Amino acid sequence: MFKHAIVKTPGKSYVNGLTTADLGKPDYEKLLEQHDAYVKALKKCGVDVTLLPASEQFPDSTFVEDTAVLTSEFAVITNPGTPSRNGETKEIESVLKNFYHTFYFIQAPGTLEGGDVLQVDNHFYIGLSKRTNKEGARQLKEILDSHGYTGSVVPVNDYLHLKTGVSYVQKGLMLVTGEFVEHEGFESHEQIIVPPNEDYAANCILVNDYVMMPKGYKETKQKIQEAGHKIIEIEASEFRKQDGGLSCLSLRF
Ligand code: CIR
Repeated sequence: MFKHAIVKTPGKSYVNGLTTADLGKPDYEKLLEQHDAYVKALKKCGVDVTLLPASEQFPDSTFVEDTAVLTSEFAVITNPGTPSRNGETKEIESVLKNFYHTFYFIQAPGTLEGGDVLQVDNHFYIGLSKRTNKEGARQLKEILDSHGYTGSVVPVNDYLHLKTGVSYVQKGLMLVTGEFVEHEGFESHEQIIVPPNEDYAANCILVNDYVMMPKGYKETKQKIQEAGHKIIEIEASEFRKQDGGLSCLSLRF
């Protein structure tokens, strides 16, 4: 069960953040509404939410997931793989000191972003992407090994992060799309295949008794419901415009 979540209000500079999506400029008012609905949904799932204020100097900082990897015993502060996001980790580290005693740090030349790390029980899949390099993955694996977890790397070619295309929604059940369909690393898990026209919905989060998923992806929604889940749908158009999915918007622990 997750007890806590950390989220961060998007600043006005969000509209100038990094993106490859080509879906137009985000509408800031709409974005705030969608973010507020996301926070309310987390609360409905029963987690205590820490809401951080906006930081205009970091346009992408509402995507807090990328700054840390959390387990029940320790926190790993990442080293984001893009210069404009590097300074985001300082604030998160100080907030996490309220919850954790044991910290590790991904060190240069290693880079790693939390969006590339998918925990499935005691195993961590680590995406090798444009943001997470081999050295960053190696350092994380070493930290995980020292605590009795396992880790394996998964090359990510077509997506920003590993979790853009894969989610874990319950014991043994994953959502996969695109290059991750029939990927040998995920073969041992039951899979819901998310069709290409709904691939944005491959990024869902299981938060206690609910799956939070983006609104408007009928086929995927039906499959998740058929797997026995209660769903909370979130309007996510303004996050999508900046390559962000629902997992990216919080740290859950
Ligand atoms: C970025 O390019 O870093 C942001 N615009 C989007 C980050 C999304 N984060 C995630 O998938 N974990």
